Amino acid sequence: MENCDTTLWFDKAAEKWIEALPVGNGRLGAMTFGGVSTERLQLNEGTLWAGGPHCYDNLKGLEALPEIRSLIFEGRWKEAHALTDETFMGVPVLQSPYQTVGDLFLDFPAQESCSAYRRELDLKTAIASTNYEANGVLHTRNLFASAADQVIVLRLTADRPASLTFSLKFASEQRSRMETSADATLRLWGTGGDANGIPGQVRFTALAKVVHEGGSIRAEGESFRIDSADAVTILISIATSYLNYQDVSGDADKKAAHILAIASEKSYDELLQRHLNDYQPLFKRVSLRLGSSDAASDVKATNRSTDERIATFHKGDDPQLAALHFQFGRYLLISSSRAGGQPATLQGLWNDSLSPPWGSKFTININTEMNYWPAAPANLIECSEPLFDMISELAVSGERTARTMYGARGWVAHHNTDAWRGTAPVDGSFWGMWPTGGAWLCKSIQDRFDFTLDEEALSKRYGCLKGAALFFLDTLIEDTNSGYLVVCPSVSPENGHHKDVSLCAGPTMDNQILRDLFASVLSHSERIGEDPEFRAKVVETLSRLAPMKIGKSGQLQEWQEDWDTEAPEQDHRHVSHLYGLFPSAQITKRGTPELFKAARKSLELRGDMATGWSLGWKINLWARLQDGDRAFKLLAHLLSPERTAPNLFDMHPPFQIDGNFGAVSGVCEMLLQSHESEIHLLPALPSLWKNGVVEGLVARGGIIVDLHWRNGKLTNAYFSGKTGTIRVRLGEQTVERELQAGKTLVLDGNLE
Ligand code: FUC
Repeated sequence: MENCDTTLWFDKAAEKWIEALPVGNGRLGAMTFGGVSTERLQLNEGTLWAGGPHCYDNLKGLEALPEIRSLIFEGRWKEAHALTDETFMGVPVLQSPYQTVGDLFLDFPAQESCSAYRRELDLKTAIASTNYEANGVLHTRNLFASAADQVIVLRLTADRPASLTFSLKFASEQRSRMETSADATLRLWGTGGDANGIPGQVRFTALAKVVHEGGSIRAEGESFRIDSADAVTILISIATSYLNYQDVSGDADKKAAHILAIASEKSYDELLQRHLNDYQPLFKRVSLRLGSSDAASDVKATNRSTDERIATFHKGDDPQLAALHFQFGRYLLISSSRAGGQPATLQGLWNDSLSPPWGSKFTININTEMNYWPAAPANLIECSEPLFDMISELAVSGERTARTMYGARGWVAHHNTDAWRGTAPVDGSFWGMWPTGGAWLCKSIQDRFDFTLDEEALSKRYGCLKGAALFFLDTLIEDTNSGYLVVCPSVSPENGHHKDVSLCAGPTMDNQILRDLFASVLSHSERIGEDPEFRAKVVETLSRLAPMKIGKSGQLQEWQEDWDTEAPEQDHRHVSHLYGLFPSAQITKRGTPELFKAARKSLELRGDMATGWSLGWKINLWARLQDGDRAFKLLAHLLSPERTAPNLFDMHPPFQIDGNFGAVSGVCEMLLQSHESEIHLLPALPSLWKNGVVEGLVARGGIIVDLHWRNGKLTNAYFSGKTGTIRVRLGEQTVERELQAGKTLVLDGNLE
């Protein structure tokens, strides 16, 4: 970790939300603004969603399905869209948003002078701090969100006694009330918003308890006034009545109070230590140092505030900012996604609105999957536990959708879901009529197995894989034009092949996703002795899926028909058909050279500039194409003020966290790949990253890899993991070596 750049810092307070700094424990999140006269903590709890338990299935769908299919096969697109919109969209047509709790404000008396201001987020400790000198007194505020104690902790200190005077109050736009209680605790309680006709049913309670050392505290209406304290610790506990997607009957008050009571028994130092004991083992698993050829300029770069560095990253002389951004992404995953909680939403955990962009939901036609791409390679696999739990729940709610809307077995989820695990198509047929979202999520189950070889974890989720496969065994139909089995109705996510038309049969992405899904089911069903008839059906179906095709421009076709070059949006942000290149490995340089070339052509045709997450995906794609400089170019587009906020949040725009996570995965792919039964070292190293060290990346097979390089050349590689043979690649050279559990294998730059 030494010499690694792991601190975001600023010389002024945040004015805008995207300048504030996030802390989170997977369930509770806060954004700290660090103002001198006002500190604002914007607060979130991962289960505070609008609406309530709801099934979105449209019962008109099943009857209309044959006609929708016929209209698509006949090319009567507009009619197909109209009928799908009329009969096949969720009820209501929009899912519910994730919402903010509100804010905690600390108001300080006006300061005559303020100097030495510094606000920072230390990724090594997950502590956000604000430091300044006012009227000759040095003030420090430290904020962290503890997963160990389930509270947010704010500690205020000063270097002179009796210097802390401020008032404290909650504010919220939710239907809510506030009060102060005798035990120095502020209380805010209320109910989440209504959504599209569904009444808000999640009750929430936020408590802020003041523990002051010296001075005094008194209630003033709905706020507290703290006078002349030496130090103050504020413990924030928030809970909701959400128990699971079907049940919101929990006691938010009781839960919040219980958590607070337990945390209150611990001293600040104890809370801090327990937080560090929880966080650091996860964060410290991976370190990354990226250097240019000029060590002096590397040092100079880190002396500049984070926002200034973003503005100049494109110049290429600050590779360490990419390392900071990488570690910030890992920090965000640890902070927004922990076992027992909700998966990271479109904004992770951090959302200051009641109606955030796209509801800050789980968009599963790319965004949620992207959030979890880095989990395994960046050594944070346990952070994906909430995703697996969500898949298991979707397998239940989606079973009803499969039955009632398609008359099929198994389960289905379309392009979006929410806290209520909606699985029917939503938003409108152009975007929503995509039944392959659940199947794509299932890839993460296979990925975890590939990276960890954890058979128990896989067995627990095998039912999800099987159910997803069953749905397609029942619903794939023969394309009357080609004879292949295709998904219909479907879309190639969000991309129209003709003006205002996205509905189609058998888009390339669906075939790719199903190939992965069926392959997973086959490999594991054999191991657990699954019924041979089911297996035979999967084998037969797999052989009847449409192959990938190369179109007239030499591109990989996005659809069965060669519509790519006439599609209205040539630079469309979704690059769905390139799923086969990444995250899947159906297209590889040595395995499928023609398709590999075609995928490159498709990517060229789409262009290099895109929205945040799209850039995130393309970094991974260029890394798979083994073009490090091009991957860097896209990373530089992403790490620019247009696509990265001052606080390093990715900007779609607006803020959307998937780009952060996509970039982490992209950097992993640039440094290490492991998808072709070999461990490929530095497959896409940009020429600007002359010197570097990465430690703790994970390759498939559960192998931990450290790499050191100088002047763009590998100097040493270290491998540890289970006993077995590994195949290592560096450029065109490969070697096979025996790895022994508990021992580290070292190879030099000649793989010797
Ligand atoms: C999909 C994308 C948008 C956005 C939204 C949340 O609809 O096409 O760009 O990321 O998800």
